Amino acid sequence: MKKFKRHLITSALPYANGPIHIGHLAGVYVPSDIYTRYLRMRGEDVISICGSDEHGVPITLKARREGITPQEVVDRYHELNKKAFADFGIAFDIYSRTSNSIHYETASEFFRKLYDQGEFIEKTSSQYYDEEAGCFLADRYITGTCPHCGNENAYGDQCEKCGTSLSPTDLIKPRSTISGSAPVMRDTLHWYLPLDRYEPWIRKWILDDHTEWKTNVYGQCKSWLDQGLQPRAVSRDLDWGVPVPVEGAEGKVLYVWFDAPIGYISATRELTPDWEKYWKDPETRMIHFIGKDNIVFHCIIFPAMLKAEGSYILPDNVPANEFLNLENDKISTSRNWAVWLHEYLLDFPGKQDSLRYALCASAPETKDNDFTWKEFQARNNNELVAILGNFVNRTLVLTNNYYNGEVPAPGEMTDYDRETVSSIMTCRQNVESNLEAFRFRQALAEAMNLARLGNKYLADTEPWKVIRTDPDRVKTIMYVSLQITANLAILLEPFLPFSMDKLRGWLGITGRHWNEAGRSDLLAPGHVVSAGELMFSRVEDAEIDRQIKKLLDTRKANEKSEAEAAPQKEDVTFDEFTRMDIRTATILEAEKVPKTTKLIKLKVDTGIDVRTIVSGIAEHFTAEELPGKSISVIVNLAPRMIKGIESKGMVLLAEDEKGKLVFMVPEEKIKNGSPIK
Ligand code: B3M
Ligand code: ZN
Repeated sequence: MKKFKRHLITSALPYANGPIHIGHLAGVYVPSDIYTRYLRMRGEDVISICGSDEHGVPITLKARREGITPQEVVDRYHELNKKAFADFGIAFDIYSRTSNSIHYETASEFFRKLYDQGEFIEKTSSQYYDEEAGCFLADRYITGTCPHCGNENAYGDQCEKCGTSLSPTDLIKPRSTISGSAPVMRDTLHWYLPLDRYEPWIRKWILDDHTEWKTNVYGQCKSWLDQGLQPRAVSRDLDWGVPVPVEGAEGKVLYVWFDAPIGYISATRELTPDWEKYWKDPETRMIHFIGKDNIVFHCIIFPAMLKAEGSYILPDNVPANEFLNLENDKISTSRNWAVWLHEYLLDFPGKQDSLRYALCASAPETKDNDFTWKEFQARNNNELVAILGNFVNRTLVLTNNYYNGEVPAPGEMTDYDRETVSSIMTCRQNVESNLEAFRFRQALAEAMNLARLGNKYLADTEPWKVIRTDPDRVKTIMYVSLQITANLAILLEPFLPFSMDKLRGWLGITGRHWNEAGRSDLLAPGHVVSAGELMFSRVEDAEIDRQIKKLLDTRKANEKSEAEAAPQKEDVTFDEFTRMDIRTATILEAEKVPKTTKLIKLKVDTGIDVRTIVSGIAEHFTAEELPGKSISVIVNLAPRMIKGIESKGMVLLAEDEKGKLVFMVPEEKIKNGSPIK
């Protein structure tokens, strides 16, 4: 692989509208930090860039809900997250923010260069406008009834109940979330990045030149490319964000996903006057650490922007992780279903490495994974305490008991000693090859195998017994054990920086270069080591029970708020009701709609005709179980095209407090087409 002069590591900029949780850490920041620390230990020129992503509609919505300004929202979470990362040992070189002036300057210049080059398509389109509030409405500022499942609080970009992606004009009876009034359509001008124009080189750059990318990343890019890239709007009608730097663009800002990745550049400018060395010299290797929901922005859209601008390098790898769930449920900020980093640090003081270890050891590197408090406890007690801490403690205590802490000179080595010593280098090679391949779980497991090897070596050689009969033999045993301990201090440093800092202190060694790992002479005879302390303490059942209770209380609170029946909708007149034509019907055939998670295409006998209806029920029913089922259908709902399928009508379902959907049918089976009044 090409040898680069320097490394530019970016980590996804977390939105400053909420705290950091374990999903963020497992997906992005722990792997990014491990890799950065590893490169630093190799003596590489590396900078690690991160910061708060402070624009975007979720932030303005939160500000509106709390009656504060967006700046006050981002100020709160920028400081909270910056401190939490630092306390957790995530060693960014800078943690900047996109509401600062250097970012506004950088993003504006970037946009303006593309604009002056004529890169953008300028297009006027009709969008919803709130006459009462006097502003255009971004997708999330429009709510209405999902034409698909009837959810009355669907958003302009997506119905969160049936998952259908929507555009604002799909919504039935749209309302502005700002004034509550019905919005009107108005023309508005926006600028579009012509991704379709860049498709040929993006296709080659990824599918031919980067076959080494992780399967989940490569696969997602391929499916985006196979669907064909479309021009993408890079501006919005909002008052919070980087103003579009073009005359006559008042009230328009850069789309958050246009400006946010440029935040990596502005943060680098803020960090070092040499920023162009990192962003424009092909001798720099740029790596983006992100979660899977950011793949298209970092592998397709941002590279297209960089390429179009012309003077920047492109990412060499984007090792995105999948998602982490919590106790078998999706982590959710809105449902408070999360382990918040700042709360963890309060509940488990000094146990940063226990969480780093657990999140790395069960990281969602190739598929979604689950965090449970029981597993966290097991990882800490059965691996960190019982394997790593135990080996280090026995080695240091025995060395102090037998030699007052002095490293003894080894005698003649046995075959077993030599085999053990050569395993140290093998272990380093295994850790290294997995780190280079962004396989951090496996790299950690390989490093822990060295501690397992050490425990086995002590158990097999039993110095505490042999000391009585052959003290010279014990000198060799303890010498080998101490070399293993010193190697652990190097190999585990990227993963467990707090603990390895302590271990280096006990061993009396300063920061070690990575390339010293694998050697069996790191501690010379006569060097003095301390007896150290217990490196890790156990996590007790009571601590875990408290955390699980906290989550169960959260779930109960959520269920309670969801169980309260939703407030009645606004009245409809009798005439409005009688215009709806609801009939009994039967499902004849069912098949999942490809490339969707929620949609099923139904062939329905309505008694009037046999028709197709697309329904967002795939998460509640399998296609196989549906044929023959009786249902009720609104047959005179205007036909809609959904994923290229004409859907004529809507299936009526009731949703229980847990979100499960059940069909609404008369209690007795009656002829299809019977009207429901
Ligand atoms: N703010 C994080 C997210 O999608 C998003 C990343 C920006 S990186 C330039 O959760
Ligand atoms: Zn819906």
